[in-house]
Amino acid sequence: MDEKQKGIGMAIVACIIAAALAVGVIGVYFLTEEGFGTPTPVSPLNDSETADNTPTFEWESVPNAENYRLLVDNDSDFSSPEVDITLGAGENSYTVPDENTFSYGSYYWKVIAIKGDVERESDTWTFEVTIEEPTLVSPLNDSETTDNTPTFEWESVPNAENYRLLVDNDLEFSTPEVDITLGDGENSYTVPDENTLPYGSYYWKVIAIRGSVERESDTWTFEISEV
Ligand SMILES: [Ca+2]
Ligand SMILES: [Ca+2]
Repeated sequence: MDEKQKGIGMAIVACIIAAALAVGVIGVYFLTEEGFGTPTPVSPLNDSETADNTPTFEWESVPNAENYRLLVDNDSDFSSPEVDITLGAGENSYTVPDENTFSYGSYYWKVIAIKGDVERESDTWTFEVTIEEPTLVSPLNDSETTDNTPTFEWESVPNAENYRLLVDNDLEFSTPEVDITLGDGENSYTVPDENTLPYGSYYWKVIAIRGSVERESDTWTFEISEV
């Protein structure tokens, strides 16, 4: 390698070092100023439903954020926040504590990343806190039975206070053979002997109830036949 080649080599090395320094400086610049970005909400998902009255809010971390302010409100303008809390840099989630249980209804939420005087606000997402839909178990949909005093069973719904069971030969449930409201621990009902169901086709459904919130199951049908 002659002196000329050596010079070119050193020039290339110098260029690489200069470029690396420039990338580093630009990177630090963007992270400290321009790159201080807006937070991205993660969950609860936008336009989602949850039966969780103490939901967990989660968002993506923003590099160099010093604090996050989480706002949750049933007002879309955040004028009466149910949650207004400022968290540290390492915290990118928050679970509503049991003593601050959310009522059923629609809510809006957003996160503001804070660094000194600079604030970056996320999009506003909305979600609904509601009771879960009951899932029917038996008699199975489109099934047949010879039992005139069948047992109806469904899965328990978290936070339900009552279940209303409706059984009718009329799909509109306007002349129910069974219309009974049960407590939250009861997720089955057997028709008593004195109320034997005549042979025929029936429809049935369950309504889970909590205060003024009601959530209705699918309607299933079954037939009581002699053989
Ligand atoms: Ca509010
Ligand atoms: Ca009827």
